[in-house]
Amino acid sequence: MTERIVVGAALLDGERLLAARRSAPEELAGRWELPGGKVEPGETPEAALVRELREELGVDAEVIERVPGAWPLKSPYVLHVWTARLLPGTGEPKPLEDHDELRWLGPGELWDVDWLDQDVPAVREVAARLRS
Ligand code: 9L3
Ligand code: MG
Repeated sequence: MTERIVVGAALLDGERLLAARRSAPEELAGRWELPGGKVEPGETPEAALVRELREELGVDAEVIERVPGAWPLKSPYVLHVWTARLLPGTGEPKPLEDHDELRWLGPGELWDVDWLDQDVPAVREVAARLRS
């Protein structure tokens, strides 16, 4: 089966990274993730990322760059991650959909939340880039 891309946003504010706690589905609830979701047919991954951040967090963001790597989710999905930043004046992200809490994690706090297993290697890659 062809891979389907799920986009995840490493939303950055300076050195801080946004983590979002899932409220659904039940098997993922309480675990933290990089916000995002499935790319729709005919949509570019970058457009999907911007759409998902608007829907899930109520903010306008711009994509910065792809974080190298691809992390398998439940077949046929695979997680691709981009760094992103909030556009000026868009306000603070709010957990509007699928999340019940958001946290900006500073450089020493990246591992303070219980990330979804599949997001751990992605966050590790983001962390390496934040340090360099
Ligand atoms: N998923 C895993 N890590 C992420 C994201 C955004 C998504 N950072 C998984 C959870 C779901 C599937 O991908 O099983 C689709 O995501 P969504 O559309 O429910 O957000
Ligand atoms: Mg989502």
